[in-house]
Amino acid sequence: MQRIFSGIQPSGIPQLGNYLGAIRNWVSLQADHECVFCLVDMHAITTWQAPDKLRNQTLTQAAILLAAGIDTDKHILFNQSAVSAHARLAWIFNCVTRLGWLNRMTQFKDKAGKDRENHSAGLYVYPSLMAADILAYKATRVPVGEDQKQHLELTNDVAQKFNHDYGVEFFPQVEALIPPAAARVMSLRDGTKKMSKSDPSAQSRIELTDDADTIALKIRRAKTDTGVLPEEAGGLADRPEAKNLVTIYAALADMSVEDVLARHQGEGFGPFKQALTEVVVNAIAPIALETTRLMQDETHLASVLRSGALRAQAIAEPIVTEAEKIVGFLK
Ligand code: AQP
Repeated sequence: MQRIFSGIQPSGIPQLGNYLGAIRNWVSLQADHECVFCLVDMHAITTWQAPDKLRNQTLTQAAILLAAGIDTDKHILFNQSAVSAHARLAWIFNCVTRLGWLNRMTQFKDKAGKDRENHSAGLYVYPSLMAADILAYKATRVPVGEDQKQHLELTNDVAQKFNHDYGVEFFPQVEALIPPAAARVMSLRDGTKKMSKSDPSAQSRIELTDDADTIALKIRRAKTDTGVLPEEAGGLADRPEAKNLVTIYAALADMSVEDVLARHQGEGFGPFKQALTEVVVNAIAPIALETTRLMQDETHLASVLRSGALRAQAIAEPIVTEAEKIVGFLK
């Protein structure tokens, strides 16, 4: 059985893009993989997080993942900082990764923008830590949204260079599992920008804890054009906001974009947004409801994460200790 590793930053409440790009796949991959799921709090602090909020969001995310269907009887869920192997391997990988590789990372460029000098060194070396997260478990498959594809290519470069430099066949190559539909959900306010849990505008995203009224309001206010829905997918080209809403509908209703258009062609956005609201509420409302129930018992959530960390550590510790021996650390 192949081992999966995947993570999510507790930098806010997970949004619909996190769900369609990652979480929904995590749930289905549990059937035939050994899964290690991680709340990557060390990644989260690469941008400023208020400490109390970070603690709270870590527990909330644990609740959301359980509510979405992560099965911690069979699989592992924990927070990254609780397993020191991540930080130790990340340092080794910082010494393997080349500056030129990091300079090419588009996520750093997007997040740092023009104000590059004022961002943390952690944000810059984020991809080395991500490589360490995955390779500390020798995971071979990583379900992610499209935005993480470049980081996974770098993970493979790091594994290859480590093996080459030290003359070993130690770290495996990893495969990105990117969903065929809705791998990049866009902001509701700007169809050219990815939906993000830390976007300053809460109106730009659907959060997995939003209630039906909030979802309806956000979809009603979503930016659109003045046209109607076309007959064919080609008619969505150069209409990023329309394309995004149709893509979300298709992914959540398990339909193709063509089938959605066949059903709604000629409609204006008023009626289509109502239909979309129903589809989104049907998918999200049960998760939100169960999250509220689970959040009543934070002690239980903390203990789920603690026991996950022990199980994660049991896998990662021997692998990272061996990597440390390979580089020549005296043990
Ligand atoms: N808009 C998206 N569409 C599809 N997939 C997405 N993912 C994120 N946004 C979208 C996928 O969700 C997983 C967890 O993401 P993350 O929390 O590790 O970091 P991120 O990609 O930076 O997500 P956010 O929501 O944009 O977080 P912030 O705002 O904190 O930076 C990943 O598999 C990602 O591909």
